[in-house]
Amino acid sequence: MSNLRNNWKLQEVLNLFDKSFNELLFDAHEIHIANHKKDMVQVCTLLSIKTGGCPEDCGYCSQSIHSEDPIEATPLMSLEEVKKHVKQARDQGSTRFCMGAAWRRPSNQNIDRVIKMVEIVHDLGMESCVTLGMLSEDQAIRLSKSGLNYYNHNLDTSRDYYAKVISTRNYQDRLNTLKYVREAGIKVCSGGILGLGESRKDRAELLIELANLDQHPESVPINMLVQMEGTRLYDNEKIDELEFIRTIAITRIMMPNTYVRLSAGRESMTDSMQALCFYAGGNSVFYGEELLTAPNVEVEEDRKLFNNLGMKIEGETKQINKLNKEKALDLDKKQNTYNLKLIN
Ligand code: SAM
Ligand code: DTB
Ligand code: SF4
Repeated sequence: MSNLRNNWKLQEVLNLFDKSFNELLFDAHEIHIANHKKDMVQVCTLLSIKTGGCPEDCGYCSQSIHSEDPIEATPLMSLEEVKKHVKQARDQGSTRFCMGAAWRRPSNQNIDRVIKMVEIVHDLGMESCVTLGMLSEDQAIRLSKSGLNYYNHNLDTSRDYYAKVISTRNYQDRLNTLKYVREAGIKVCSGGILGLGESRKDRAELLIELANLDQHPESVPINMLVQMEGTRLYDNEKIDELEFIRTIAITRIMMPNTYVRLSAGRESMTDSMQALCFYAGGNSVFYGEELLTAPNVEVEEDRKLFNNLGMKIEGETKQINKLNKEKALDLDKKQNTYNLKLIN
């Protein structure tokens, strides 16, 4: 177990960015294998339970009503539909199920429904995560009582750059929700997006905000901007691949125990780029053909890549044993009914 720090200074993080690529990756890898099982990847399935119609103006998001060609808004998904998706994710080997809603903040009735969805996820033996926008203190406590494992709420970028990307809320709003979530005892999932037009200093400052929280987030998603048509940031210059990998390495160095997730944008990454991200300390991905509205890597393609890299999906053996046991019990039951019929 390494010493966790929450007093990172800008210059030292910029110095990490300035290290030679090989030295930085080597250092990050050493920290990674000292704190995590090597060659393991956590897979997490995403489901949009309420798509589009969001009043926030996040410049990267296709679900904002401020985007040029807004996607059609859907009502909150039914519990039956959610159950179908959770079962499918579990059968594909996923161990965590994350449900996202295009809300600025959920109403209390919305929270009632989401709690029922969280129960479905737990009943099917998976870990739960939700991302619903800003929460009140009371809503965070209610979600915690439902047993919710993680709440995702990204800081996205540096405090200074934030207003260039979003104007309908501010950085402090985001930090307040993170505080309520942490105090309610829910694990924190918070990260950002690279490729918003931010500078290296902004990337360093984002990581400092996350690492200098009282407690490191248990999970840090690093998204690569998916350029969605109609959004303000559609035409942005793509983030340099090596800079993306460097940022993953520095996230690992600054937050040694945290799951670092390669999140949106994997679909456009080469296998070699992903391999370097895993070497640099990335140990979690979103799994399944769809993110919220954007496409993701095909499950089969991911399986091939993990095999090729000699990586294993975390929790999969346990999950398969459990599924096999359930199937065996089911067969036993069927056999018993058949035997009874024969006897009668
Ligand atoms: N509405 C809630 C919120 O904003 O917190 C939850 C859903 S929102 C889509 C979750 C996160 O997805 C955002 O905070 C952002 O970091 C990420 N995201 C959204 N659109 C993206 C895009 N086009 N490319 C990369 N990441 C994106
Ligand atoms: C996160 O950091 N990335 C996910 C999840 N948390 C909710 C969302 C990515 C969204 C990508 C664009 C889309 O699908 O619309
Ligand atoms: Fe709404 Fe979340 Fe999209 Fe922002 S990122 S527009 S809050 S759904």
